[in-house]
Amino acid sequence: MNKKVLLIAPYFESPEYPTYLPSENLGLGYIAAVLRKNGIEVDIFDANMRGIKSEDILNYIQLNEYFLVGISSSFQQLLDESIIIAENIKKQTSNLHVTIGGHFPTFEHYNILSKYKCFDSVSRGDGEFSITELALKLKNNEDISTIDGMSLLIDSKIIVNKDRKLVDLDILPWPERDTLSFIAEHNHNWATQLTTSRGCYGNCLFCDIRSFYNGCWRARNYIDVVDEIEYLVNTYGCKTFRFTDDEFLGPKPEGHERARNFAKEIIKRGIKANFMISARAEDVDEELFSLLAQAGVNDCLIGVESGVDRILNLYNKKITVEQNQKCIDILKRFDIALNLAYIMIDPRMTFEELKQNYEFIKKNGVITIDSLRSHFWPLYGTPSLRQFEKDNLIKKQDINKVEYYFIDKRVEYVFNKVNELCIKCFELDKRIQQYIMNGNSRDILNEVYAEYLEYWINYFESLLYDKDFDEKPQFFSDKIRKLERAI
Ligand code: B12
Ligand code: SF4
Repeated sequence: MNKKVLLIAPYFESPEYPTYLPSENLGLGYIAAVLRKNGIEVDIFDANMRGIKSEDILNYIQLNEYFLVGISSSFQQLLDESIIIAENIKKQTSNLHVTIGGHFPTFEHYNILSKYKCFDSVSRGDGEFSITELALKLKNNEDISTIDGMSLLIDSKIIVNKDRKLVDLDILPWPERDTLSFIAEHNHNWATQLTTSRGCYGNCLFCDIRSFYNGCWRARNYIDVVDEIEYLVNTYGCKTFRFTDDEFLGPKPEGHERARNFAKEIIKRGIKANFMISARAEDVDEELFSLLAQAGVNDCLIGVESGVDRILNLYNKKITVEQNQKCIDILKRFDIALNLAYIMIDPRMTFEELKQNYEFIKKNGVITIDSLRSHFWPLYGTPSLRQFEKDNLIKKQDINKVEYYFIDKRVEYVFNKVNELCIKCFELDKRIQQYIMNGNSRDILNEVYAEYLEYWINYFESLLYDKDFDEKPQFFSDKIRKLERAI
């Protein structure tokens, strides 16, 4: 039998970040496209989208059909899941090469290979050409020890090869869309993922994008982007696109010119779709956003991050609260929803700053449940981890998890109370996610969400302003029942 490559996106759930809908893993889509272009057969198994837990994956897979398995571990919480999958594979067969890639493994490649023998290699950075070279060499029984962009465990020795050159996005084929058919079959109304650029020219200290892409912003030609959109609209009936770009606009002037040309091309071809983009707050200006809104941009992710100037400086955001405010006002003017990235709780803030932080989003009417429960994550691959070490704030550090001390005990108290509520909410969060995924009516959901948000706001304000809070023990089960009745 002509053996194939298997690409796996692991299942993930957590009370900390429960409300995300699983979506296509475009990284695996791109990798599959390059492998197939090189004559290698590939299957994508998206366990996250299918809701299959890591322990159970092998019940759905015939391992003898494959010679190479690639696991995508985009964020650090996925390492544990990836280990379960890789260990189970190795228990069944030892002559199958298991590789892992994504943001977190790129930074922790050496530790992963030293500690977890279930992985034969780690792909660092852009993975398309590294895994293709690996697959071709494995197929032809050639030496795999010198592949750029890969770290490998060979005969108990770790080999770290040099970085691979960043891929020119215009030579990449469009990503394979195997999982879009799954979405269409199940009648899900999720946004379609699309990559128009990779990287960012910013240098926020909590973000790993700079180190992942060596500080480089690369963009695709706007004509090719619009061609791909047109194809997806015509083939799959896609109506809403979420750009996976770290920063869609890119640096001035060339990045903004590309964004303008993109919008004009969409308008010229009469494409009726909506776009969810991302931008830095200081790049949001009236002229550009008026054009983008006409083209169908109706949602923009902005890393507002904080309503406190001292904290923004600590993050090296290179923006002020005033600029954040101006950006929010412009988006409102063009009816573009703000997709808020916000860090409510930081262990270095004072209690007064925490109040100020909350009051900024309250004043702007942009509070979300996720913004209330968000807290600082010192991610691997980011300078913030070194900042924390320098300030002696690290309480406990494991390969994929960091716990920290708080400077102001009142902030720590709020943090702990927020985590308590997250755990209580977890069942309801999962039901909400399931409810959306099954394509149910939004009216009931909006009603439930409004009451749920109000509960969170009252809870949060009771912690900040020492107000009374009515716990309503039946609250969560009532909401779950309301959703169940509506299905
Ligand atoms: C879309 C997205 C999501 C989507 C879906 C994720 C997915 N896997 O598709 C959603 C909204 C669900 C999501 C959620 C989260 N995300 Co997210 N997400 C992204 C985002 C914006 C785009 C991912 C993407 O499609 N990129 C484009 C593709 C082409 O690139 P790629 O995925 O990196 O894949 C390439 C390489 O990494 C590599 N590769 C990847 N997998 C594999 C596997 C193999 C075998 C090989 C060889 C190579 C390889 O090759 C690929 C092609 O070059 C990234 C930022 C980014 N620019 O990547 C953040 C990012 C991955 N997310 C991040 C985080 C932290 C999260 C959250 C945990 C919390 C949060 N703050 O958002 C939650 C998880 C919650 C949950 N319950 O699931 C971080 C991870 C940082 C880290 N080091 O841990 C990132 C990097 C953003 C950031 N800078 O902070 N996310
Ligand atoms: S602007 Fe966004 S993507 Fe760019 S470095 Fe800052 S947080 Fe990362």
